[in-house]
Amino acid sequence: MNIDHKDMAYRIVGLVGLALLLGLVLWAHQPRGSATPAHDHADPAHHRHAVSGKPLDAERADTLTPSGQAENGVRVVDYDAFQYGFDPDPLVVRAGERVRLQLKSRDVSHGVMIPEVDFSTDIPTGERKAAEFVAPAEPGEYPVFCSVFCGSGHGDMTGRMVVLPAEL
Ligand SMILES: [Cu+2]
Repeated sequence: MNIDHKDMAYRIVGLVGLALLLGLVLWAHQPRGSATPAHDHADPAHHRHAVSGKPLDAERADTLTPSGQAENGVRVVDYDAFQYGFDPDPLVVRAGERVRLQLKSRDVSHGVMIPEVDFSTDIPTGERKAAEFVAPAEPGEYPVFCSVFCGSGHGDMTGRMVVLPAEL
């Protein structure tokens, strides 16, 4: 190989190296899941489950009783979150009643989101935290999601809320 060819070879190697470096820099600067809303767990659309309710199976509804206790017209329920689920599951309430969840996490920070009733709050560890919503008027089964990233099973951390017909 004479000098010219060697020189040419170095230039080509140099250019290829530069291109690789540029590619690496661009790749490294690409936005990724954890840092961007592209993977927004608080967005119901992110989850596979439908947001609106499913009709209630009458036979199954007969086997369920409302969760917690009714106190002065408010249904008060101790509601726990953990990696990766909620307890009680399902949360059972009656149509149209006021529900007070007394929230607690058994491990790390979680959130609870019930899109049907526009309810969303964080669940700290430690003391129970109360938060209220009004149950849907329509009996059925509604999804409950975790709204705070809490580990590898977060995306599948779902629970159910069963709404029984109002008491006559
Ligand atoms: Cu979670």
